[in-house]
Amino acid sequence: STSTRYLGVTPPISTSESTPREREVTLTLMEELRRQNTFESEEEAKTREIVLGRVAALVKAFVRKVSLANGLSEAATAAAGGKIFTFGSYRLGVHGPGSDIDTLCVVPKHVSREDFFETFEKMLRDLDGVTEVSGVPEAYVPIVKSKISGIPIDFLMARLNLSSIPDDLSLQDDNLLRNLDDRCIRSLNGSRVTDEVLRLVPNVSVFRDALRCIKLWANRRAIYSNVNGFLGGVAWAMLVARICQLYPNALAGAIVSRFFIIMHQWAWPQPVLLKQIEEGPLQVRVWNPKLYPADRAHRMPIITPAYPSMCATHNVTQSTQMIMTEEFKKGADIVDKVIINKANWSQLFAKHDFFHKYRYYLQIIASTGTPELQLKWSGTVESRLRQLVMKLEFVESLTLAHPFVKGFEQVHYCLNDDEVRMVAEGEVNEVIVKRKAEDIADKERYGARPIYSTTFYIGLAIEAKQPGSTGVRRLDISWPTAEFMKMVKAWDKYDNNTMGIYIRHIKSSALPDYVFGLDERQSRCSKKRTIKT
Ligand code: 3AT
Ligand code: MN
Ligand code: MN
Repeated sequence: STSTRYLGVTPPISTSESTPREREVTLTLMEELRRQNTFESEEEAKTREIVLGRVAALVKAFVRKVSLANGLSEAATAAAGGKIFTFGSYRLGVHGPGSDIDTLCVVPKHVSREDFFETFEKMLRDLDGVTEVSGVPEAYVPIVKSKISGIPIDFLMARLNLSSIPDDLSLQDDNLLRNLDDRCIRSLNGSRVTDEVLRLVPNVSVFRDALRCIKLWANRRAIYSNVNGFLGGVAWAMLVARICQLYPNALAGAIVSRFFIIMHQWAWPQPVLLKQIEEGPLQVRVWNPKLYPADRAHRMPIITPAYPSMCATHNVTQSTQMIMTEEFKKGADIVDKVIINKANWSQLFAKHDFFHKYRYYLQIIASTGTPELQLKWSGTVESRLRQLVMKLEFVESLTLAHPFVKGFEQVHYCLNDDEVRMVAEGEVNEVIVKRKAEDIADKERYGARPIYSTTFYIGLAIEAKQPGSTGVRRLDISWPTAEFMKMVKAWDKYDNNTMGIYIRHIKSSALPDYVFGLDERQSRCSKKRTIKT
Protein backbone atom coordinates (compact mmCIF):
# COMPACT_ATOMS: atom_id res chain seq x y z
CA SER A 1 0.00 0.00 0.00
CA THR A 2 1.06 3.58 -0.55
CA SER A 3 -0.23 4.87 2.79
CA THR A 4 2.35 5.57 5.48
CA ARG A 5 2.21 2.96 8.20
CA TYR A 6 2.28 3.99 11.80
CA LEU A 7 1.43 2.60 15.24
CA GLY A 8 -1.30 4.36 17.23
CA VAL A 9 -4.59 6.13 16.71
CA THR A 10 -3.09 9.17 14.92
CA PRO A 11 -0.09 9.68 12.63
CA PRO A 12 3.17 10.58 14.44
CA ILE A 13 3.90 14.21 15.34
CA SER A 14 7.39 13.89 13.95
CA THR A 15 9.34 11.10 12.28
CA SER A 16 12.69 12.91 12.43
CA GLU A 17 15.77 11.36 13.95
CA SER A 18 17.03 12.84 17.21
CA THR A 19 19.47 15.75 17.12
CA PRO A 20 23.12 15.38 18.21
CA ARG A 21 22.25 17.12 21.47
CA GLU A 22 19.39 14.68 22.10
CA ARG A 23 21.85 11.87 21.45
CA GLU A 24 24.15 13.39 24.08
CA VAL A 25 21.48 13.79 26.74
CA THR A 26 20.32 10.22 26.09
CA LEU A 27 23.82 9.03 26.98
CA THR A 28 23.93 11.12 30.16
CA LEU A 29 20.43 9.91 31.05
CA MET A 30 21.53 6.28 30.80
CA GLU A 31 24.59 7.06 32.93
CA GLU A 32 22.38 8.65 35.57
CA LEU A 33 19.98 5.68 35.53
CA ARG A 34 22.92 3.37 36.16
CA ARG A 35 24.22 5.67 38.90
CA GLN A 36 20.77 5.60 40.53
CA ASN A 37 20.99 1.81 40.71
CA THR A 38 17.94 1.08 38.54
CA PHE A 39 19.62 -1.86 36.79
CA GLU A 40 20.22 -5.28 38.31
CA SER A 41 23.68 -6.87 38.27
CA GLU A 42 24.64 -9.36 35.56
CA GLU A 43 24.73 -12.05 38.21
CA GLU A 44 21.15 -11.31 39.25
CA ALA A 45 20.07 -11.33 35.59
CA LYS A 46 21.60 -14.78 35.17
CA THR A 47 19.93 -16.07 38.32
CA ARG A 48 16.58 -14.87 36.98
CA GLU A 49 17.04 -16.79 33.74
CA ILE A 50 17.99 -19.96 35.56
CA VAL A 51 15.03 -19.61 37.91
CA LEU A 52 12.66 -19.01 34.98
CA GLY A 53 13.95 -22.12 33.23
CA ARG A 54 13.32 -24.20 36.32
CA VAL A 55 9.86 -22.68 36.77
CA ALA A 56 8.94 -23.49 33.15
CA ALA A 57 9.98 -27.11 33.73
CA LEU A 58 8.06 -27.21 37.01
CA VAL A 59 4.82 -26.10 35.33
CA LYS A 60 5.21 -28.82 32.70
CA ALA A 61 5.87 -31.42 35.41
CA PHE A 62 2.77 -30.19 37.26
CA VAL A 63 0.57 -30.52 34.16
CA ARG A 64 2.01 -33.96 33.52
CA LYS A 65 1.34 -35.11 37.07
CA VAL A 66 -2.30 -33.93 37.00
CA SER A 67 -2.79 -35.42 33.51
CA LEU A 68 -1.64 -38.85 34.66
CA ALA A 69 -3.69 -38.61 37.86
CA ASN A 70 -6.74 -37.87 35.68
CA GLY A 71 -6.12 -41.10 33.76
CA LEU A 72 -5.00 -39.52 30.50
CA SER A 73 -3.11 -41.75 28.07
CA GLU A 74 0.67 -41.39 27.84
CA ALA A 75 0.22 -39.74 24.40
CA ALA A 76 -2.35 -37.24 25.71
CA THR A 77 -0.19 -36.57 28.77
CA ALA A 78 2.86 -35.91 26.60
CA ALA A 79 0.84 -33.48 24.48
CA ALA A 80 -0.71 -31.66 27.47
CA GLY A 81 2.24 -29.28 27.74
CA GLY A 82 1.93 -26.18 29.95
CA LYS A 83 3.62 -22.84 29.45
CA ILE A 84 4.68 -19.78 31.42
CA PHE A 85 4.31 -16.18 30.30
CA THR A 86 5.86 -13.28 32.16
CA PHE A 87 4.33 -9.83 32.53
CA GLY A 88 4.93 -6.78 34.76
CA SER A 89 8.27 -4.95 34.92
CA TYR A 90 10.36 -8.03 34.09
CA ARG A 91 8.49 -8.67 30.83
CA LEU A 92 8.72 -4.98 29.91
CA GLY A 93 12.46 -5.06 30.61
CA VAL A 94 12.34 -2.22 33.15
CA HIS A 95 12.75 -4.19 36.38
CA GLY A 96 15.27 -3.15 39.00
CA PRO A 97 17.41 -5.09 41.47
CA GLY A 98 15.05 -6.98 43.77
CA SER A 99 11.98 -6.67 41.49
CA ASP A 100 9.77 -9.75 41.33
CA ILE A 101 9.06 -11.82 38.23
CA ASP A 102 5.35 -11.80 37.48
CA THR A 103 4.54 -15.17 35.97
CA LEU A 104 1.37 -16.56 34.45
CA CYS A 105 1.05 -20.37 34.29
CA VAL A 106 -1.14 -21.46 31.39
CA VAL A 107 -2.56 -24.98 31.68
CA PRO A 108 -4.91 -27.20 29.63
CA LYS A 109 -8.59 -27.64 30.46
CA HIS A 110 -8.21 -30.82 32.52
CA VAL A 111 -6.03 -28.98 35.09
CA SER A 112 -8.10 -27.10 37.65
CA ARG A 113 -7.52 -24.12 39.90
CA GLU A 114 -7.69 -26.50 42.88
CA ASP A 115 -4.85 -28.54 41.35
CA PHE A 116 -2.86 -25.33 41.12
CA PHE A 117 -3.34 -24.37 44.76
CA GLU A 118 -2.76 -27.94 45.98
CA THR A 119 -0.46 -29.91 43.67
CA PHE A 120 1.49 -27.00 42.16
CA GLU A 121 1.93 -25.20 45.47
CA LYS A 122 3.20 -28.43 47.03
CA MET A 123 5.64 -29.07 44.15
CA LEU A 124 6.87 -25.49 44.49
CA ARG A 125 7.50 -25.96 48.21
CA ASP A 126 9.61 -29.05 47.42
CA LEU A 127 11.70 -27.28 44.79
CA ASP A 128 15.36 -26.58 45.63
CA GLY A 129 16.10 -23.01 46.64
CA VAL A 130 12.50 -22.12 47.47
CA THR A 131 12.32 -20.07 50.66
CA GLU A 132 8.79 -18.70 50.60
CA VAL A 133 5.43 -19.92 49.27
CA SER A 134 2.13 -18.32 50.13
CA GLY A 135 -1.03 -18.87 48.16
CA VAL A 136 -4.01 -16.52 48.20
CA PRO A 137 -6.64 -18.56 46.29
CA GLU A 138 -9.53 -16.34 47.42
CA ALA A 139 -8.04 -13.11 46.02
CA TYR A 140 -9.79 -11.25 43.16
CA VAL A 141 -6.83 -12.36 41.07
CA PRO A 142 -5.78 -15.62 42.81
CA ILE A 143 -2.01 -15.69 43.35
CA VAL A 144 0.88 -17.70 44.77
CA LYS A 145 3.71 -15.51 46.02
CA SER A 146 7.10 -17.17 46.35
CA LYS A 147 10.83 -16.69 46.46
CA ILE A 148 13.27 -18.92 44.56
CA SER A 149 17.06 -18.48 44.86
CA GLY A 150 16.39 -15.07 46.37
CA ILE A 151 14.20 -13.92 43.45
CA PRO A 152 10.58 -13.05 44.38
CA ILE A 153 8.11 -14.63 41.96
CA ASP A 154 4.35 -14.07 41.70
CA PHE A 155 2.40 -16.90 40.08
CA LEU A 156 -1.01 -16.50 38.48
CA MET A 157 -2.77 -19.31 36.64
CA ALA A 158 -5.12 -19.53 33.67
CA ARG A 159 -6.82 -22.67 32.45
CA LEU A 160 -7.63 -22.51 28.75
CA ASN A 161 -10.28 -24.38 26.82
CA LEU A 162 -7.64 -26.46 25.08
CA SER A 163 -6.57 -30.05 25.70
CA SER A 164 -2.94 -29.16 25.08
CA ILE A 165 -0.79 -26.07 25.63
CA PRO A 166 1.99 -26.14 23.02
CA ASP A 167 5.29 -24.30 23.53
CA ASP A 168 4.53 -21.86 20.72
CA LEU A 169 1.11 -20.85 22.05
CA SER A 170 0.36 -17.12 21.86
CA LEU A 171 -2.24 -15.44 24.05
CA GLN A 172 -3.05 -12.76 21.47
CA ASP A 173 -6.22 -14.35 20.05
CA ASP A 174 -9.31 -12.92 21.83
CA ASN A 175 -11.20 -16.13 21.13
CA LEU A 176 -9.03 -17.91 23.71
CA LEU A 177 -11.09 -16.01 26.31
CA ARG A 178 -14.36 -17.72 25.30
CA ASN A 179 -16.05 -19.72 28.06
CA LEU A 180 -13.29 -19.11 30.59
CA ASP A 181 -13.75 -18.56 34.30
CA ASP A 182 -13.60 -14.82 35.23
CA ARG A 183 -10.53 -15.44 37.38
CA CYS A 184 -8.73 -16.93 34.38
CA ILE A 185 -9.73 -13.95 32.20
CA ARG A 186 -8.40 -11.55 34.85
CA SER A 187 -5.18 -13.56 35.20
CA LEU A 188 -4.61 -13.53 31.43
CA ASN A 189 -5.16 -9.78 31.25
CA GLY A 190 -1.79 -8.59 32.66
CA SER A 191 0.19 -10.68 30.20
CA ARG A 192 -2.03 -9.78 27.22
CA VAL A 193 -1.77 -6.07 28.02
CA THR A 194 2.03 -6.12 28.46
CA ASP A 195 2.55 -8.04 25.22
CA GLU A 196 0.23 -5.70 23.33
CA VAL A 197 2.07 -2.61 24.66
CA LEU A 198 5.37 -4.08 23.44
CA ARG A 199 3.82 -4.79 20.01
CA LEU A 200 2.51 -1.22 19.78
CA VAL A 201 5.77 0.67 20.33
CA PRO A 202 7.99 1.42 17.32
CA ASN A 203 11.29 0.74 19.10
CA VAL A 204 11.25 -1.47 22.19
CA SER A 205 14.68 -0.53 23.53
CA VAL A 206 13.97 3.22 23.32
CA PHE A 207 10.64 2.58 25.07
CA ARG A 208 12.39 0.63 27.86
CA ASP A 209 15.01 3.28 28.53
CA ALA A 210 12.45 6.09 28.58
CA LEU A 211 10.06 4.11 30.80
CA ARG A 212 12.87 3.32 33.24
CA CYS A 213 13.43 7.06 33.57
CA ILE A 214 9.74 7.89 34.04
CA LYS A 215 9.26 5.11 36.62
CA LEU A 216 12.20 6.36 38.70
CA TRP A 217 10.94 9.95 38.45
CA ALA A 218 7.35 8.99 39.43
CA ASN A 219 8.62 6.96 42.39
CA ARG A 220 10.83 9.78 43.67
CA ARG A 221 8.04 12.33 43.26
CA ALA A 222 5.65 10.03 45.19
CA ILE A 223 3.11 9.77 42.36
CA TYR A 224 3.59 6.05 41.59
CA SER A 225 0.65 4.25 43.16
CA ASN A 226 -2.56 3.11 41.54
CA VAL A 227 -4.41 2.45 44.80
CA ASN A 228 -3.82 5.98 46.11
CA GLY A 229 -5.18 7.70 43.00
CA PHE A 230 -1.95 8.21 41.10
CA LEU A 231 -0.69 5.98 38.27
CA GLY A 232 0.58 2.39 38.58
CA GLY A 233 3.21 0.62 36.49
CA VAL A 234 0.86 -0.33 33.65
CA ALA A 235 -0.47 3.24 33.25
CA TRP A 236 3.02 4.81 33.24
CA ALA A 237 4.08 2.23 30.63
CA MET A 238 1.12 3.11 28.40
CA LEU A 239 1.82 6.87 28.64
CA VAL A 240 5.44 6.39 27.61
CA ALA A 241 4.36 3.99 24.85
CA ARG A 242 2.01 6.65 23.43
CA ILE A 243 4.85 9.21 23.30
CA CYS A 244 7.02 6.63 21.55
CA GLN A 245 4.29 6.22 18.92
CA LEU A 246 4.18 9.98 18.38
CA TYR A 247 7.98 10.18 17.86
CA PRO A 248 8.86 6.81 16.29
CA ASN A 249 12.50 7.66 15.51
CA ALA A 250 13.41 9.63 18.62
CA LEU A 251 15.95 8.47 21.22
CA ALA A 252 15.07 7.96 24.90
CA GLY A 253 16.24 11.42 26.01
CA ALA A 254 13.99 13.05 23.42
CA ILE A 255 11.05 10.81 24.37
CA VAL A 256 11.40 11.84 28.03
CA SER A 257 11.46 15.51 27.04
CA ARG A 258 8.33 15.18 24.85
CA PHE A 259 6.67 13.08 27.56
CA PHE A 260 6.61 15.94 30.06
CA ILE A 261 5.58 18.60 27.56
CA ILE A 262 2.77 16.53 26.05
CA MET A 263 1.46 15.13 29.33
CA HIS A 264 1.44 18.57 30.90
CA GLN A 265 -0.70 19.89 28.05
CA TRP A 266 -2.87 16.83 27.48
CA ALA A 267 -6.54 17.73 26.98
CA TRP A 268 -7.99 15.42 29.65
CA PRO A 269 -10.45 13.74 29.79
CA GLN A 270 -9.49 12.89 26.24
CA PRO A 271 -8.25 9.32 26.69
CA VAL A 272 -4.74 8.04 26.00
CA LEU A 273 -5.15 5.14 23.57
CA LEU A 274 -2.46 2.95 22.03
CA LYS A 275 -4.93 1.62 19.46
CA GLN A 276 -8.65 1.83 18.70
CA ILE A 277 -10.80 0.08 21.28
CA GLU A 278 -12.13 -3.20 19.89
CA GLU A 279 -15.21 -5.26 20.63
CA GLY A 280 -14.75 -8.95 21.28
CA PRO A 281 -16.36 -12.32 21.94
CA LEU A 282 -17.28 -11.89 25.62
CA GLN A 283 -20.34 -10.53 27.40
CA VAL A 284 -18.16 -8.00 29.24
CA ARG A 285 -17.97 -4.21 29.12
CA VAL A 286 -15.18 -2.50 27.32
CA TRP A 287 -14.40 1.10 28.27
CA ASN A 288 -16.93 3.39 26.62
CA PRO A 289 -17.69 6.87 28.02
CA LYS A 290 -20.54 7.35 25.51
CA LEU A 291 -22.34 4.36 26.99
CA TYR A 292 -21.33 4.26 30.64
CA PRO A 293 -21.54 7.23 33.05
CA ALA A 294 -18.89 5.62 35.29
CA ASP A 295 -16.42 5.73 32.39
CA ARG A 296 -17.39 9.34 31.72
CA ALA A 297 -16.25 10.17 35.27
CA HIS A 298 -12.64 9.12 34.57
CA ARG A 299 -10.49 12.26 34.73
CA MET A 300 -7.28 10.99 33.14
CA PRO A 301 -8.35 7.89 31.21
CA ILE A 302 -5.47 5.69 30.03
CA ILE A 303 -6.94 2.67 28.28
CA THR A 304 -5.42 -0.82 28.12
CA PRO A 305 -4.90 -2.05 24.54
CA ALA A 306 -5.89 -5.74 24.97
CA TYR A 307 -9.53 -6.84 24.78
CA PRO A 308 -11.49 -6.22 27.00
CA SER A 309 -10.07 -2.69 27.15
CA MET A 310 -10.28 -1.07 30.57
CA CYS A 311 -9.31 2.21 32.17
CA ALA A 312 -6.07 1.77 34.16
CA THR A 313 -6.58 5.07 36.00
CA HIS A 314 -10.01 4.62 37.55
CA ASN A 315 -8.75 5.92 40.92
CA VAL A 316 -7.54 9.36 39.86
CA THR A 317 -9.32 12.20 41.69
CA GLN A 318 -9.38 15.97 41.24
CA SER A 319 -6.55 16.33 43.77
CA THR A 320 -4.27 13.64 42.40
CA GLN A 321 -4.80 14.96 38.88
CA MET A 322 -3.75 18.46 40.02
CA ILE A 323 -0.67 17.03 41.74
CA MET A 324 0.39 14.99 38.70
CA THR A 325 -0.21 17.93 36.35
CA GLU A 326 2.04 20.08 38.50
CA GLU A 327 4.72 17.37 38.48
CA PHE A 328 4.54 17.13 34.67
CA LYS A 329 5.19 20.88 34.55
CA LYS A 330 8.12 20.69 36.94
CA GLY A 331 9.53 17.75 34.97
CA ALA A 332 9.19 19.69 31.70
CA ASP A 333 11.07 22.66 33.18
CA ILE A 334 13.94 20.49 34.44
CA VAL A 335 14.28 18.57 31.16
CA ASP A 336 14.26 21.87 29.22
CA LYS A 337 17.23 22.92 31.32
CA VAL A 338 18.96 19.57 30.86
CA ILE A 339 18.73 20.00 27.09
CA ILE A 340 20.40 23.45 27.23
CA ASN A 341 22.93 22.12 29.74
CA LYS A 342 21.62 24.23 32.66
CA ALA A 343 20.60 21.24 34.81
CA ASN A 344 21.55 17.62 35.42
CA TRP A 345 19.32 14.59 35.08
CA SER A 346 19.74 13.94 38.80
CA GLN A 347 17.53 16.98 39.47
CA LEU A 348 14.66 15.22 37.74
CA PHE A 349 14.96 12.44 40.31
CA ALA A 350 14.94 14.66 43.41
CA LYS A 351 12.93 13.33 46.34
CA HIS A 352 9.37 14.67 46.84
CA ASP A 353 8.74 17.27 49.55
CA PHE A 354 5.35 16.00 50.69
CA PHE A 355 6.11 16.36 54.41
CA HIS A 356 7.39 19.92 53.99
CA LYS A 357 4.65 21.14 51.73
CA TYR A 358 1.53 21.53 53.86
CA ARG A 359 0.63 23.22 57.13
CA TYR A 360 -1.91 20.59 58.09
CA TYR A 361 -2.00 16.84 57.63
CA LEU A 362 -4.59 14.19 58.30
CA GLN A 363 -3.37 11.01 59.95
CA ILE A 364 -5.47 7.92 59.29
CA ILE A 365 -4.42 5.18 61.67
CA ALA A 366 -5.38 1.52 61.16
CA SER A 367 -4.44 -0.82 64.02
CA THR A 368 -4.80 -4.47 65.11
CA GLY A 369 -3.07 -6.99 67.37
CA THR A 370 -1.52 -9.39 64.81
CA PRO A 371 0.64 -8.96 61.69
CA GLU A 372 -1.72 -11.08 59.53
CA LEU A 373 -4.82 -9.13 60.48
CA GLN A 374 -2.93 -5.84 60.14
CA LEU A 375 -2.04 -6.65 56.52
CA LYS A 376 -5.71 -7.18 55.64
CA TRP A 377 -7.09 -4.29 57.69
CA SER A 378 -4.54 -1.69 56.61
CA GLY A 379 -5.00 -2.83 53.00
CA THR A 380 -8.74 -2.34 53.32
CA VAL A 381 -8.33 1.11 54.85
CA GLU A 382 -5.78 2.09 52.17
CA SER A 383 -8.04 0.94 49.34
CA ARG A 384 -10.78 3.28 50.63
CA LEU A 385 -8.57 6.32 51.26
CA ARG A 386 -9.38 7.81 47.89
CA GLN A 387 -13.04 7.92 48.94
CA LEU A 388 -11.96 10.16 51.81
CA VAL A 389 -9.91 12.29 49.43
CA MET A 390 -12.91 12.67 47.13
CA LYS A 391 -15.12 13.75 50.04
CA LEU A 392 -12.50 16.22 51.26
CA GLU A 393 -12.50 17.73 47.77
CA PHE A 394 -16.06 18.89 48.48
CA VAL A 395 -14.99 20.89 51.55
CA GLU A 396 -15.19 24.51 50.49
CA SER A 397 -12.03 25.92 52.02
CA LEU A 398 -9.86 22.95 50.92
CA THR A 399 -8.13 23.41 47.57
CA LEU A 400 -6.37 20.06 47.63
CA ALA A 401 -6.32 16.80 49.60
CA HIS A 402 -3.01 15.16 48.82
CA PRO A 403 -2.75 11.47 49.76
CA PHE A 404 0.76 10.14 50.40
CA VAL A 405 1.63 7.01 48.40
CA LYS A 406 2.41 4.72 51.30
CA GLY A 407 1.46 4.04 54.89
CA PHE A 408 4.00 3.92 57.74
CA GLU A 409 4.03 0.68 59.71
CA GLN A 410 4.92 0.44 63.36
CA VAL A 411 4.73 -2.03 66.25
CA HIS A 412 4.34 -0.82 69.82
CA TYR A 413 4.28 -2.91 72.98
CA CYS A 414 1.47 -1.88 75.26
CA LEU A 415 1.04 -2.70 78.94
CA ASN A 416 -2.57 -1.65 79.39
CA ASP A 417 -5.74 -0.55 77.63
CA ASP A 418 -4.82 3.07 77.96
CA GLU A 419 -1.58 2.54 76.06
CA VAL A 420 -3.44 0.56 73.40
CA ARG A 421 -5.82 3.49 72.98
CA MET A 422 -2.90 5.93 72.73
CA VAL A 423 -1.25 3.89 69.98
CA ALA A 424 -4.54 3.48 68.10
CA GLU A 425 -5.07 7.24 68.26
CA GLY A 426 -1.52 8.15 67.28
CA GLU A 427 -0.64 9.67 70.65
CA VAL A 428 2.31 7.44 71.45
CA ASN A 429 4.61 8.85 74.12
CA GLU A 430 8.38 8.41 74.41
CA VAL A 431 8.03 5.50 76.81
CA ILE A 432 5.88 3.44 74.44
CA VAL A 433 8.01 4.34 71.42
CA LYS A 434 11.24 3.24 73.10
CA ARG A 435 9.89 0.06 74.73
CA LYS A 436 10.97 -3.08 72.93
CA ALA A 437 9.56 -6.60 73.18
CA GLU A 438 12.65 -7.74 75.10
CA ASP A 439 12.17 -4.98 77.68
CA ILE A 440 9.06 -6.69 78.94
CA ALA A 441 10.53 -9.70 80.72
CA ASP A 442 7.29 -11.02 82.07
CA LYS A 443 4.81 -10.36 79.27
CA GLU A 444 2.06 -12.49 80.79
CA ARG A 445 2.15 -10.82 84.16
CA TYR A 446 2.14 -7.30 82.75
CA GLY A 447 -0.44 -8.21 80.12
CA ALA A 448 1.86 -6.77 77.46
CA ARG A 449 0.76 -7.06 73.84
CA PRO A 450 2.03 -5.80 70.51
CA ILE A 451 -0.15 -3.32 68.63
CA TYR A 452 0.47 -3.08 64.90
CA SER A 453 -0.40 0.23 63.30
CA THR A 454 -0.25 1.69 59.81
CA THR A 455 -0.51 5.46 59.52
CA PHE A 456 -1.56 7.07 56.24
CA TYR A 457 -1.14 10.78 55.56
CA ILE A 458 -3.19 13.27 53.59
CA GLY A 459 -1.74 16.76 53.12
CA LEU A 460 -4.33 19.55 53.25
CA ALA A 461 -3.98 22.72 51.18
CA ILE A 462 -6.24 25.39 52.58
CA GLU A 463 -7.55 28.24 50.48
CA ALA A 464 -5.91 31.56 51.20
CA LYS A 465 -8.20 33.97 53.05
CA GLN A 466 -10.10 36.31 50.74
CA PRO A 467 -8.77 39.86 51.07
CA GLY A 468 -11.17 41.83 53.22
CA SER A 469 -12.82 38.77 54.76
CA THR A 470 -13.03 38.85 58.51
CA GLY A 471 -12.90 36.18 61.13
CA VAL A 472 -10.86 33.01 61.40
CA ARG A 473 -11.26 30.48 58.60
CA ARG A 474 -12.56 27.28 60.11
CA LEU A 475 -11.87 23.99 58.49
CA ASP A 476 -14.74 21.58 59.06
CA ILE A 477 -13.89 18.06 57.98
CA SER A 478 -16.28 16.25 60.31
CA TRP A 479 -18.61 15.14 57.50
CA PRO A 480 -15.91 13.58 55.24
CA THR A 481 -14.25 11.83 58.16
CA ALA A 482 -17.53 10.49 59.57
CA GLU A 483 -18.54 9.21 56.12
CA PHE A 484 -15.14 7.57 55.67
CA MET A 485 -15.35 5.85 59.06
CA LYS A 486 -18.78 4.51 58.13
CA MET A 487 -17.42 3.25 54.84
CA VAL A 488 -14.41 1.35 56.20
CA LYS A 489 -16.51 -0.15 58.98
CA ALA A 490 -18.99 -1.40 56.38
CA TRP A 491 -16.29 -3.88 55.22
CA ASP A 492 -17.83 -7.36 55.52
CA LYS A 493 -14.94 -8.62 57.67
CA TYR A 494 -14.85 -5.58 59.95
CA ASP A 495 -14.67 -6.39 63.66
CA ASN A 496 -15.01 -3.57 66.15
CA ASN A 497 -13.16 -5.56 68.83
CA THR A 498 -9.96 -6.31 66.92
CA MET A 499 -9.60 -3.48 64.40
CA GLY A 500 -8.92 0.15 65.19
CA ILE A 501 -9.45 3.10 62.86
CA TYR A 502 -8.81 6.69 63.86
CA ILE A 503 -8.48 9.99 62.05
CA ARG A 504 -7.00 13.19 63.39
CA HIS A 505 -5.50 16.32 61.93
CA ILE A 506 -2.13 17.63 63.02
CA LYS A 507 -0.01 20.68 62.31
CA SER A 508 3.14 20.07 60.29
CA SER A 509 5.23 20.73 63.41
CA ALA A 510 3.63 17.63 65.00
CA LEU A 511 4.73 15.27 62.20
CA PRO A 512 6.64 12.34 63.74
CA ASP A 513 10.35 11.87 62.94
CA TYR A 514 9.78 8.60 61.07
CA VAL A 515 8.24 10.36 58.06
CA PHE A 516 11.49 12.20 57.39
CA GLY A 517 14.69 10.98 55.80
CA LEU A 518 17.93 10.91 57.76
CA ASP A 519 18.96 14.58 57.80
CA GLU A 520 15.69 15.94 56.52
CA ARG A 521 14.17 17.08 59.82
CA GLN A 522 17.12 19.37 60.48
CA SER A 523 16.60 21.24 57.24
CA ARG A 524 12.91 21.43 57.99
CA CYS A 525 13.51 23.17 61.34
CA SER A 526 15.93 25.68 59.88
CA LYS A 527 13.57 26.34 57.00
CA LYS A 528 10.79 27.17 59.42
CA ARG A 529 12.99 29.54 61.31
CA THR A 530 13.87 31.44 58.18
CA ILE A 531 10.20 31.83 57.37
CA LYS A 532 9.43 33.27 60.79
CA THR A 533 12.20 35.87 60.89
P1 3AT B 1 7.95 -4.17 40.15
O1 3AT B 1 9.25 -4.00 39.43
O2 3AT B 1 7.58 -5.60 40.37
O3 3AT B 1 7.89 -3.36 41.39
P2 3AT B 1 5.64 -4.20 38.41
O4 3AT B 1 5.13 -3.20 37.42
O5 3AT B 1 6.03 -5.53 37.87
O6 3AT B 1 6.85 -3.50 39.18
P3 3AT B 1 3.87 -5.61 40.22
O7 3AT B 1 4.74 -6.81 40.25
O8 3AT B 1 3.33 -5.15 41.52
O9 3AT B 1 4.56 -4.35 39.55
O10 3AT B 1 2.61 -5.86 39.31
C1 3AT B 1 2.71 -6.43 38.03
C2 3AT B 1 1.33 -6.50 37.40
O11 3AT B 1 0.50 -7.35 38.17
C3 3AT B 1 0.62 -5.16 37.36
C4 3AT B 1 -0.80 -5.55 37.41
O12 3AT B 1 -1.27 -5.88 36.13
C5 3AT B 1 -0.79 -6.82 38.23
N1 3AT B 1 -1.11 -6.59 39.64
C6 3AT B 1 -0.32 -6.07 40.60
N2 3AT B 1 -0.93 -6.04 41.78
C7 3AT B 1 -2.14 -6.56 41.57
C8 3AT B 1 -3.24 -6.82 42.40
N3 3AT B 1 -3.26 -6.52 43.69
N4 3AT B 1 -4.32 -7.39 41.83
C9 3AT B 1 -4.33 -7.69 40.53
N5 3AT B 1 -3.33 -7.46 39.71
C10 3AT B 1 -2.25 -6.91 40.20
MN1 MN C 1 6.56 -7.11 39.16
MN1 MN D 1 4.18 -8.77 41.26
